Amino acid sequence: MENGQDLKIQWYPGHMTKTRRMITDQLKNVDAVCELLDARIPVSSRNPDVDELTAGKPRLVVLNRADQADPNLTKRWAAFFREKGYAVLECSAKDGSGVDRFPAAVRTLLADKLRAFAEKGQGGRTMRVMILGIPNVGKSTFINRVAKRKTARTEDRPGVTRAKQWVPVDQGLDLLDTPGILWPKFEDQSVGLNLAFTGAVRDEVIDLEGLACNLMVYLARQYPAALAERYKFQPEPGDSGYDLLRKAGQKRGFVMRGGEIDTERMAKILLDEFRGGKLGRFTLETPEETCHA
Ligand SMILES: Nc1nc2c(ncn2[C@@H]2O[C@H](COP(=O)(O)OP(=O)(O)O)[C@@H](O)[C@H]2O)c(=O)[nH]1
Ligand SMILES: [Mg+2]
Repeated sequence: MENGQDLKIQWYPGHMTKTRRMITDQLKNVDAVCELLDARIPVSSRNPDVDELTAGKPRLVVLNRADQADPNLTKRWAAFFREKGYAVLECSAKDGSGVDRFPAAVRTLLADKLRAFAEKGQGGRTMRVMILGIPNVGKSTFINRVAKRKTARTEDRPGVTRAKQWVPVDQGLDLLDTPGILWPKFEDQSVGLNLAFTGAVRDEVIDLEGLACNLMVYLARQYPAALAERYKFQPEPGDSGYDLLRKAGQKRGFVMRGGEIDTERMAKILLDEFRGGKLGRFTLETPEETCHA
């Protein structure tokens, strides 16, 4: 999105060094790396450095939050990543749909390795997988679902320190207990906006009204019908984001003393409703516009 106000969206680069070290240290202990992406923003929620960091490890891309994304685009993104040589799983960790296919997807990905072990008479060897992803993408929820348990960490009992690092999924598959937290890559404004629209960036660090104006402009251009249906107004060609916010606020009856529209309130409502799926399911990025993913 090239339009709109210039929003300053910050991230916390402090975690970078720690994460890099964790990933590098643990890489030798895992057979595959599984990267969780937000299916609504597969490019913006991805850190391209992972390719270099995880050098040579078999990779599984999980398109999580499929329940919130446009189903057709999720299919196209899945095809896109498969084409690039990744194993792909579409799922919603929150309700669990698609998660059942994870063990089979890992075994397919590691078929050559498993066969080689079997030929050496080591058929029962457990495969280990590291989970990576940006904050809030659903890593803990995913690990818990896959491992069918309620909390992200195993209990801290003496004598099981070694085993504690690994979460058993089934007889032949373990996950690394601590997921690797990646930092998104704010290459351009649109990445920051996408992360902020979907709620991946903490709202306290953003100008919410400015963000909502940008979202309004995007929706008016891409999904005017969804806007009209939810907020009962027709976007006009020349409307600024702020105009759109005001129109929606007026329809909602957010009028302050003196007749001014409470755009701040409308901004919060728009973002909440967008993130809560009240306007529909959206994917903000397409494989076509993304040759560099
Ligand atoms: N709608 C939806 N919400 C999800 C999904 N996966 C995780 N969440 C929610 O997103 C929030 C962050 O999830 P969490 O697992 O803590 O993310 P983490 O920071 O990557 O570990 C929680 O409120 C989850 O319930 C999903 O597939 N769909
Ligand atoms: Mg977590």
